[in-house]
Amino acid sequence: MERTFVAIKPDGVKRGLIGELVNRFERKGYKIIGMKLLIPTVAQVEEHYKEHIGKPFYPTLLKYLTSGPIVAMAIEGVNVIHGVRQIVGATNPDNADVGTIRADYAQIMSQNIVHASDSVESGNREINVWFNENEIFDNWKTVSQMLIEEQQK
Ligand code: FUP
Repeated sequence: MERTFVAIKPDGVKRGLIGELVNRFERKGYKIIGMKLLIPTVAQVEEHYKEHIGKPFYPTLLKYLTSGPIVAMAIEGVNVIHGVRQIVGATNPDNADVGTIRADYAQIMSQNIVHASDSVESGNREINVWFNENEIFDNWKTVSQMLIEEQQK
């Protein structure tokens, strides 16, 4: 079981796509263990994207992410890092496969609608940037887990 950090960026929230985007992850069977709406602070964006500080696109990225509320999510599942990156698609919507979120909903890389962690280590690190320990709820069973346990009785 892995964990990933997913964010619906400000353009996704402003366009009224929260439900549509959350559905993409829920219908796969992934378990949402943390979720909140917040306006990122400069400090949070710096911590989250620290490898990008100093790059030419960083000022635009910072302005964009602090421009309005995002939906921050911690999601758990089998091989969830890879699975969610597949659902999300390539960073540049021009290169994203048809059917992925970025291909379906975004036109340009600087407003590519969602973020998803790129490794298990990033996932755990990023969840810690955006969530306190008491905001993560992992001690409950999804319907799939309950059905499997029922069958094993
Ligand atoms: P990803 O892991 O797919 O979110 O991509 P990166 O970590 O490489 O980039 C983070 C964000 O910076 C992207 F979502 C969009 C933005 N970005 C640019 O605007 N221009 C670039 O050349 C690279 C990234």
